Amino acid sequence: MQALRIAVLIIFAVVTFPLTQAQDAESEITISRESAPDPTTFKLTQVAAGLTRPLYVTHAGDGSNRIFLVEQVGKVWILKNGLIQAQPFFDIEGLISPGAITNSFSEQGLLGLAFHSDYRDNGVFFVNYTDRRGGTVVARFRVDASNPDIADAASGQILFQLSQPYANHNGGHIEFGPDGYLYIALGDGGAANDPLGAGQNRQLLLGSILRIDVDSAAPYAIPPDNPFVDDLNARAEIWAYGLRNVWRFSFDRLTGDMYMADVGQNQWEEINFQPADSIGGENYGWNVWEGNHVFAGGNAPNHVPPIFDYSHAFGCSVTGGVIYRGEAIPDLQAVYLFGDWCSGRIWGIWRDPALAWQTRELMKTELPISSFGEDEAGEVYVIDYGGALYRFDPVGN
Ligand SMILES: [Ca+2]
Repeated sequence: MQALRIAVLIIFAVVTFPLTQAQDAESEITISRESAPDPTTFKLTQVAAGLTRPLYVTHAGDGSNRIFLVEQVGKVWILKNGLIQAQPFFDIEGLISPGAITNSFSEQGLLGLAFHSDYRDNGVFFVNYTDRRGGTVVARFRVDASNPDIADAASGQILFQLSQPYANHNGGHIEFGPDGYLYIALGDGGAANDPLGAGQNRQLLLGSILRIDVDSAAPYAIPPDNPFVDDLNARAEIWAYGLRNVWRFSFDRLTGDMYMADVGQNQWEEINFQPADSIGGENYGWNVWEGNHVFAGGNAPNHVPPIFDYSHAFGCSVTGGVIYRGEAIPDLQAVYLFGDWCSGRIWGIWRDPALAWQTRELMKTELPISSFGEDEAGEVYVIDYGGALYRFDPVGN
């Protein structure tokens, strides 16, 4: 399997090489670069402010070019033509964990938002939040029938519910893959050291990324090709496991490759990579491993090590981002951008022409970086948990 993947990648590399910096045919997908991105060619521009603990930014994929901003306190705001609308698109402050509203820092609240792949036609979107008792909920909502800028608050249907043993490590990211299935990140349940052994225990949904079909049955169906559907010792929803607390994953919009940032405990933060042709079942190592370093030790079958890890000399908690596929900054093409919550550093990861992973620190900001995200055009944003939204812009504009 690995040999096949490498062969496929080499074919792609040959097809795209040497169009690594400037591509002129839409059918060509750049997956590698000959050189590092030059940090003097781009900057961060503040495009919105005044938000309350923003955690995520995304778009509806409906051609409206609206930007949706997720606040931990239970609200989603629309940024349209440069202005945050007067009324929130969505508001579930009354449903979420009280700690998410009253505490200065919490891992609870409204954590994820994903629009259905057919949102333009069906108006359906999904949220991930912790409820008033601290449990994880994934719910389906619908846009208001007469106003595209307001969600129908009465349309909520709970899809998925899971009690959480501790207040931290709730994961929270949800996103549709290129296969149309909904992927859900669940942390190991919390406390420290993974007391439940959730990372390596495939009978627990915690410590995993789930993959479910939201269209074929209510509340959801298991995709027939999920890796553990026939395994009596594993839950059928699990797509990948061995994860401590994935804080944002994303799919490359051109290739379908998946990038996952897994927050470490006290020493190592990591980025994991899953190629688009993965059949699932990857074990990302926790808590046998923390990054590329032995943690509890023991056996981690099918362990897939991260493509990058960094020590706490450079930060404290990784915030996963997205691979740049926009047009404004050609020099960032095919670079996966991510950062750190404590140090404000932003790094880029890319593959060189030999398809080896390369990494460089691109920026040292002063921001508590809670998330990255894309707009419809593929331009990339950074969320400042203090309340602002920044966009990567070319220098000179
Ligand atoms: Ca790992």
